[in-house]
Amino acid sequence: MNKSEYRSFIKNRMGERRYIHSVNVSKSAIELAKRYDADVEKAEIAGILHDCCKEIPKDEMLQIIKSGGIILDAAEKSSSKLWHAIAGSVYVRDNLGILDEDIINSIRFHTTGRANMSLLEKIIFTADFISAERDYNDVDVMREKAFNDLDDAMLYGLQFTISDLTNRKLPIHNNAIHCYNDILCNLEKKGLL
Ligand code: DGI
Ligand code: FE
Ligand code: FE
Repeated sequence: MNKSEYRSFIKNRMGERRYIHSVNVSKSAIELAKRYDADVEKAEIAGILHDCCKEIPKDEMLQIIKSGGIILDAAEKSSSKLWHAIAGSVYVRDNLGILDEDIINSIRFHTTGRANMSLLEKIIFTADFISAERDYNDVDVMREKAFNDLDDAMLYGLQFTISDLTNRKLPIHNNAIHCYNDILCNLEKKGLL
């Protein structure tokens, strides 16, 4: 498939709002890739595909995850919001012929993050927070950070997600905690804390 085929495929798999979000994440990912000298083409593809399994039934998500040979840990089992990212990574590999590990991992870890993320993984995680239709209170702060320092933007996003989860008494996945600690470490090394 080429990029416009990915787009029309995605359009048919989700509602209008989610499709607009996917296109916008793709556009933000392109901008970030240019800013940080990453592979623009991979950023565009990972962006458009990142939520490809967001609007399918939960039992299908679980079935795709299983078919990909992935065993969910306890935290993942209890947090269905995490399933679309894991299922998406299997789906693009096994159904859309995406072979690139970095694209696959960017999709798999776009919701929780993880320690030692690649540049592309950070770009997709961050693009998801700054896409054009996002309108939460501090989105302008987040956008500025995103183009200034990716780790700083990631920290801001993680603080937002983690405090929201604790306020709602929801579990925080280990990957999110490891991501948070890793990003703090990077920022400290850069003298940005
Ligand atoms: O798919 P999107 O809506 O564009 O965004 P997303 O993939 O970042 O999903 C956000 C949802 O995932 C939001 O409801 C919070 C949830 N989430 C993110 N990190 C964690 C989490 N849920 C749990 N339980 N644990 C996490 O670490
Ligand atoms: Fe998502
Ligand atoms: Fe998203």
